[in-house]
Amino acid sequence: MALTKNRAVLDWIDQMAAMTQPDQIIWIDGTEAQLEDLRAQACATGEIEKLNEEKLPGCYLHRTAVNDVARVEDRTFICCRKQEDAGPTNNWMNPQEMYAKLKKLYTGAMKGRTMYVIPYSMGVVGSPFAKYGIELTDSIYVVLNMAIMTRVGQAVADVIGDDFVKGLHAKADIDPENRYIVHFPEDNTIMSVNSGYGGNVLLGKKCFALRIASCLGRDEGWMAEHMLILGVENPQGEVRYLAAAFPSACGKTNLAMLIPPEHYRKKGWKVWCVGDDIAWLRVGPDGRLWAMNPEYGFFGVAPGTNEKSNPNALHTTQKGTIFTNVVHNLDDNTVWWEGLDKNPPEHAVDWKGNPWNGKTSTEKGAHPNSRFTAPAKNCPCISPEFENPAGVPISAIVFGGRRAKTAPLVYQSRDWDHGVFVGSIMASETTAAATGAVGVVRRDPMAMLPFCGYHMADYWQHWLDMGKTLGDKAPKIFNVNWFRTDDEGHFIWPGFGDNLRVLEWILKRCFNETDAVETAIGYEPNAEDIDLEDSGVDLDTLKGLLGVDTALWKDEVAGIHTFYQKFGDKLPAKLADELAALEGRLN
Ligand code: GTP
Ligand code: SPV
Ligand code: MN
Repeated sequence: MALTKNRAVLDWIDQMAAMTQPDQIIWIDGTEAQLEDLRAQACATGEIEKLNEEKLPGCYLHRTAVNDVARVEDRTFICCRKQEDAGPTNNWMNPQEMYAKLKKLYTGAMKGRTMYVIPYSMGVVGSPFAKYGIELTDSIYVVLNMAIMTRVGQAVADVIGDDFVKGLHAKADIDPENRYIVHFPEDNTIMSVNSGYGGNVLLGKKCFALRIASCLGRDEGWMAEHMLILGVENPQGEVRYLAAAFPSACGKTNLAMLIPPEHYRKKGWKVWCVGDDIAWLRVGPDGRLWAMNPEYGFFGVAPGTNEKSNPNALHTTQKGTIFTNVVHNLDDNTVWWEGLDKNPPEHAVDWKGNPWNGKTSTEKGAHPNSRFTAPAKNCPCISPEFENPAGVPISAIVFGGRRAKTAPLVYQSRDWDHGVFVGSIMASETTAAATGAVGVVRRDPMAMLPFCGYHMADYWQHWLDMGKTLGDKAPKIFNVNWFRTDDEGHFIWPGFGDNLRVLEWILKRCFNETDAVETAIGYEPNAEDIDLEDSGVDLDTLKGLLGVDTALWKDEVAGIHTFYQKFGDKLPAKLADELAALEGRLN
């Protein structure tokens, strides 16, 4: 039974069903009974496996196809009428041509299968800033993930209007040669075919909440960003919020859930997680920038998550969680991944589905991009403001990436416009979150390179315009790098919980509570102003981490010139000026 009488919704579903030809159509009402029934069905076919109910209640394991384990940036398209609107950093095809191409792939793709209709909300259902979508999919795995990652069901169907975002997903043959993740921003439409992996198929996430929403934000005067949102409570009980953009697999989930070092905890510091991946930001009635997390769960990187690095994330995954492409421990029907502990199981199945012995195997058991899908409400440090539709007021915006050299531990931009420049020149080593080479430094402006739904230079202009609107109420903008390495390639900064030491300085800067020194690239802390107690890092090491190597930065400037050239005369003059000013300061 359809959950709505909305003609626009029903007509579109009819069209999609006529094309894909499913045997039946089932609406997802969001009830536990229906989800439980789907879990049982998926267990019966082997699509998912139920894990140890005592140790991991309500948890399941899923393995994707071996060729389908990450986002596929080379097969991700922005199809707007004018190629110029997609810009030089997106793949583009004429919408009519793309619709025709996709039609062939979708025709009959759901024969013998069921089409599930998922009404979902990004944001608190019924709140002024929530936006709604419908995802049609032939995958129970997608339904179960969407029910964790977003608010789904009848409550959404009740409020959905004509302006919903349309999403069609068909697994088809999981054929990598015919895999397409396509966005039609002018039609609020997303079409995904031949994949069953996370970011390619959970259409509320990167496809809607970033690529489509970035276009909506440009048109409506707000921002959709690849950012975590975090509240830091100081010993006075005051909570200050920041939003941070790091590229995929560069530490957002970990920072969002960090546990303060012991000596901070003793003094009363606490950290509250509002979001770990996506932020929608608007100017509030008070003129400040407010951020809300449109998601309802975490789709986090499993490897490296352990009791020491991120106990909050680990605890979040102990119930009601779906694990994808991790190791299946057959001894006690639980899961394992590299970096969980030093005790890999001997009787196990690896992410490819092959027998695996962790004591003797030389191959990794879990895929480096293996993930957990866990309800946000499981998180021990979930913010009391998590469901506040207004979101939280942002004091600092933090950019960051993986740089073995060049970028210092932390610096502050000179002002908003310079901060936009700092975001625009972000560079980071690629990770396993997308297919392709890993560890190659590439420019990833605002961590949005794979997620901006329009011309990157117009996006930068939008940032500059937002700064004008915010005026002196704009958040301060910073850049961090937890990933500087020594000559042996080891990380110098301890990272994880110890990152709070840097956040403390950042937030104090926002409230004029600490000094800084001016460098060619921006403001840096006096090394003495970073609390190093019990960190294992000495003052000289910290000074090294804060060092700005002029020669490396001159190379950097050359690289930025080359990068900026891609954008031609669309590049905002302000950013060209900032680059010239940086060059001047370095000389
Ligand atoms: P996406 O979900 O892909 O957007 O990733 P993310 O930005 O949320 O990254 P996440 O927090 O999952 O971290 C990815 C990897 O970086 C994990 O293997 C972490 O262990 C590692 N990592 C996170 N924070 C730090 C840190 O402060 N220092 C070091 N050395 N590694 C870190
Ligand atoms: C990322 O790659 O930034 C992720 C995982 O958060 S995915 O949902 O695949 O995009
Ligand atoms: Mn992400």
